[in-house]
Amino acid sequence: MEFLSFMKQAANVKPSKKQLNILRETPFYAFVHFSPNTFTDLEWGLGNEDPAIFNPTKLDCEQWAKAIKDAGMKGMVLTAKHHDGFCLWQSKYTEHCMKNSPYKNGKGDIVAEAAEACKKYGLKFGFYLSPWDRNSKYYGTDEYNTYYKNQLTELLTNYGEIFHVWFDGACGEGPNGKKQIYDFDGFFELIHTLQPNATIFQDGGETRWVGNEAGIPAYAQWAVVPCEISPFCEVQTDPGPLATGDSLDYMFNWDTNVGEMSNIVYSKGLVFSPAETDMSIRPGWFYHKNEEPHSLERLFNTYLNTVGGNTTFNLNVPPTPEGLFDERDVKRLHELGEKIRAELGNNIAEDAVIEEIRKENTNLCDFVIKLPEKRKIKYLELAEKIAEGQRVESFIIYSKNSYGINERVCQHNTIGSRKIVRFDEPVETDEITVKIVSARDTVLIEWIKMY
Ligand code: FUL
Repeated sequence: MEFLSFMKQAANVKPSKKQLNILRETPFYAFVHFSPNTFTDLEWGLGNEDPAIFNPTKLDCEQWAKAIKDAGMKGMVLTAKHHDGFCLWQSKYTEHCMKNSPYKNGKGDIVAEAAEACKKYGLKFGFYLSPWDRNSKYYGTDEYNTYYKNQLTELLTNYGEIFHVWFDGACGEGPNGKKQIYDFDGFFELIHTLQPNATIFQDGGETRWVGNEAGIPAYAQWAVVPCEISPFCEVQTDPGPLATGDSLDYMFNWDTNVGEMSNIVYSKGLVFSPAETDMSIRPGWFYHKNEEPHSLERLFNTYLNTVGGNTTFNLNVPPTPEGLFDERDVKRLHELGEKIRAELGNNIAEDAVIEEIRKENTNLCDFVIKLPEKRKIKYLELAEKIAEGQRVESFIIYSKNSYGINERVCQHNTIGSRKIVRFDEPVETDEITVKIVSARDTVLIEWIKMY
């Protein structure tokens, strides 16, 4: 395969409709980790917890939904079952569930309460169903895959529209000391059939792990990656010009060069698989009363780097044993929403004239953004027409100074679905130039905004 035609193919790898939807409509959503761990102060339950300990006396999913909405998030992903195997709904297939919790005398269904609260507050709803199950007697046998699919079916059919299904990578031993070989193909097929609009999160799935839990995307963040990284996605190109069979099978999402040109040329073929950044508002995924939420600055920076860095952002907020979000977290979420609205709520380039200067025989171009008068700019937001693919490798931003000379402000890699660049110092100017200095095909920009 020729290098240049491969580069063009890479530039034209496209998202599915649901991938496009999550990137564009729902880039910021909440994880909610709630299980017997909340009552035992653990992060990984053992699987032998007494269901009677799960007793949230003040449970209020509407309080969660309000706080999530207040932060500007658009959805909620609830841990319907974590590694301890306890189900937050009335599962027909196990006793290790709400049937044996004192909550509502064993009649409670927290998945239903959370889904209804989301509906009421205009949030999308999704769930996490841990494949690793430290309670199920079936774990480690073929029957477990059936058990798991039965539970998936309950969750996919009884709670309305599901926007996102989250698969955990952890695969430990079950109660009988055995490990499980998961039937992921079967799990995914069920989701595709029962909830065709739901995106699937999985290490190698249609949304993939960003590679860490600290909220840090790669410095060049690609949604177009080797199929070796995301084997569950449709291959949309020929093999790269330097492909040698299984050459990239050693790669993983935490490698920093995933998706770069120097990497993809060795691939068997490319797929569209945007990253999701998952991080907790506190150090733990579950509630521990001595932990504090991260600072507003850390959370806002993470928002800029993730939603503004071509990934989705799944921010976890753990309920307390009473079943409420801690007031400290509610306050922090409110502050975060206010900060996002204050900093990024008012596009000051709405009335700008944008001139596109295309250069012959190259993919490169300049975007000159002319404002009617000098304005103070702190952030520049760029979005590629991601429905057509991801193309920009690198760009430089210039600001025109009072002598009419373009001064270089900064250089960045990749744009993708959304790139938010924060200037070290706000610039005051009536003209900004974005110079695309490296691109895989004709650059298509969907919007340019300034704040
Ligand atoms: C990990 C799990 O082991 C953690 O408990 C948590 O659920 C996190 C989101 O994924 O793999």
